[in-house]
Amino acid sequence: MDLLQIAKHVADHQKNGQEMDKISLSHPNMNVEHAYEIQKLSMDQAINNGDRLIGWKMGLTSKAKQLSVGVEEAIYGRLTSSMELTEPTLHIGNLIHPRVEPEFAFILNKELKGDQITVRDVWMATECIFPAIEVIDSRYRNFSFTLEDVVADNASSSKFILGNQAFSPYFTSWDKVGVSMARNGETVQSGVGAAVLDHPVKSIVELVKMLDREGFSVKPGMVVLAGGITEAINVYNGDVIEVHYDQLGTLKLYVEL
Ligand code: OOG
Ligand code: MG
Repeated sequence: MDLLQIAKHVADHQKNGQEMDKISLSHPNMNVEHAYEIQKLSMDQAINNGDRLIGWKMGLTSKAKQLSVGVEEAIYGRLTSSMELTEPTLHIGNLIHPRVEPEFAFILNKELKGDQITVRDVWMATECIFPAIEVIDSRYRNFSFTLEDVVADNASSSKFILGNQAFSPYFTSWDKVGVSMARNGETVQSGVGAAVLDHPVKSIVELVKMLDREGFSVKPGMVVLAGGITEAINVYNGDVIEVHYDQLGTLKLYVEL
């Protein structure tokens, strides 16, 4: 199995917003370690072409999300500068079948590494937390994949946007924050922070442990998306998405071609 060749194929489809067949179909022997190596090599392609690694994301951190995609493990992906929206408009012309989901983003001010990491370490290294919206866009046909496929495709990462207001980590109990998401004025999903591994802070602990196995860490200044608080919803041209976070305000996203 030529991991670099597969990685180049994945990177091309990510860059051009083109669907592809599942890698597991042509490479049934691909395991999770191979998949994370493909993820790294494909994201290195983007980084060598001028993109910048600015953080990490956790995915499939809730039972509901695991059930909806048929993958029973949490996964991580890489966030780069080109994924961050600075204005609340999502252009979908170059995307395949985008979905959006509410998340919390942790911003770290110290390095977090090692398999001994605790919740306490994460709080001591958290500068602030933002309400966020993640846009996922699996490169696989019908958003259908195995664990290995989705890992190789950078955990379906596409775009993300943070709110304008940062909050102190001690502002609220993040597991108790209620979130509701509306499309064109109609509420379509709602959930609570505890959907993310009982408490979103635990997602950061899990990420650091998973990264440690590959020799990576979370660096100061990095963004970490902790995982979808509700299931993701499809978005279409013209949609207005509003996500309300109790006590934290509302994020809007305008979907355009
Ligand atoms: C995988 C990415 C999931 C999350 O927050 O659970 C994710 C997928 O569902 O395509 O970003
Ligand atoms: Mg997500």
